[in-house]
Amino acid sequence: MPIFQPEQETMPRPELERLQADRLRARFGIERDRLAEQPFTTKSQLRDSYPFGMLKVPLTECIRIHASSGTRGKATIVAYTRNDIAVWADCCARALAAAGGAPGSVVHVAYGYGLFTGGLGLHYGAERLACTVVPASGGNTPRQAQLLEDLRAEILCCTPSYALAIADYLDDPGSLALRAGVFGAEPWTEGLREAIERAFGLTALDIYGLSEVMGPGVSAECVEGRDGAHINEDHFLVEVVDPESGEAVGEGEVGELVFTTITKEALPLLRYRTGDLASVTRKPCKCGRTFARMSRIVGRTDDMLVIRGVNVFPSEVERVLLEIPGLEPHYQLVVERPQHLDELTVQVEGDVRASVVRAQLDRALGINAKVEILRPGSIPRSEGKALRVRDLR
Ligand code: DLL
Repeated sequence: MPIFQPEQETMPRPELERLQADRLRARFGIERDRLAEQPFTTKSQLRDSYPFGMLKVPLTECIRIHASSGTRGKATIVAYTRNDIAVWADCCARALAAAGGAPGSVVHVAYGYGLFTGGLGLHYGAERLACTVVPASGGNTPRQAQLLEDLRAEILCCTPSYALAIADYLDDPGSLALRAGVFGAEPWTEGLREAIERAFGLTALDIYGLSEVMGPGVSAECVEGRDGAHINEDHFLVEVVDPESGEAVGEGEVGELVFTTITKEALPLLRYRTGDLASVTRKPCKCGRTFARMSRIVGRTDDMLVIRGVNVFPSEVERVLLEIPGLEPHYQLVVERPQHLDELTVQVEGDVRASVVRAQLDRALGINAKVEILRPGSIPRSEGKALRVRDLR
C-alpha cells in the first residue's frame, strides 16, 4: 500500500530521534534526555484554565475550536491554528492511506461532526488524501445504509460499535463496496474486530486519538501489520508510565500513555497524561513504517466509561443523582452491550419516578441512560470500596 508521507513515516529511527530532539528543544527548550524530569500536564489543568487559559497563541490565530466529549463538568476546549489543522489533516490522511485509501477513494465518515473531533478530523484527512468524502456524520442508520449502498464507499470511518449497528441494519452488509474501516474513539476488542470484518468483508483498523492532543490520528493501524497503531512520532513523543509512580515502564509493558506534542502551535502539551492504558513497541512492522506502534487501549486509569463514544464519569452521575430529592445515595451503573451498542442503566434506590431521573441525567450530562428505581436495600452495600460500576461488556 502506498504510504502517504514516506519521507516521515519510514524515516530511519536515529534520524527520527534527532528530529524529535530538535523539535522538542525548539518548542519547549528541553533536551530529549531531560524530558522524563519534567512535570506532567493533566486534564484538570486544562479544565481549570477553561476555556482558553492554556492557549499559547492569541485566539485570533486560531481557526478552529473543538471539545472533548467528556461529561465531567465543563467540556475541555481545544483550539487549532491553521498549521495545526494542516498537521492534523496529514495525520488523518496517513491513517486513511494506511487503510488502503488513495486519491479517488470514496470515504464515508459516520463519526459525529461538530465539537467532537471524529467527523471533521477524518473529513479533512480524506480531503487531504484527495479522496471523495461522504460527510454522513452520526445517526440515522437507514440513511447511512442507503448512502453506503448507493455511493459505493470503499472506506468507512465510525466507532466500531456503530459499524456493527449499521451491519445489523443491512440485509446483506457483505454486498457493499467497503474494503476497510477506520474505527476508534472507544475501546474495542479483537472479537469485535472479527465480527465487523466478517459482517462487511472488510479489513477493520484501529485509529486512536484524543482532543487534547489533537483528535483522531495520533496513531492508526496499517493493513499490512494490523497489529498496533503507528504513532505519528514526528509530531508526538510517547512515553508509557506506571500510573502510580509516574516512572517509565519497559518496552512492551502496559502503562499509561503520556504524549508531548512537538509541532502543535495553539495548544502544545508537555507530558500530557491521557489516562489510557496500553503498551508500545518499536519493533519493525512489515509495512515499512518506522513509527512505534501502540497496542489497543486495555483500560483507563480513572473511572471514566466510554459509552457510545461519550465519556461518562461515574462520579458525575453520582453528583447528579444526589441532587435529586428523594433519591438514596445507593446506586450502581450497569454497562451492557446487548447487541452491538453500549447501554447504560442507572439503578438507584428512592422514591422518584424513573423518567424524572432520566431527564435530569440527560439535561446535566447529555447521557441517555435507562433508569431503574429499586426497592430500598436492594443494591449491594459495600464492605470496603463500593462497586459502583458493573461493566458487563
Ligand atoms: O475520541 C478522538 C477520536 C475520534 C479517536 C475518532 C478516534 C476516532 P475524545 O472525545 O477526546 O477524542 O476522547 C478521547 O477516547 O482518551 C480514549 O479513552 C478513547 N479512545 C479514543 N480512541 C480510542 C481507541 C476522540 N481507538 C478518549 N481505542 C481517549 C480505545 C479510544 N479508546
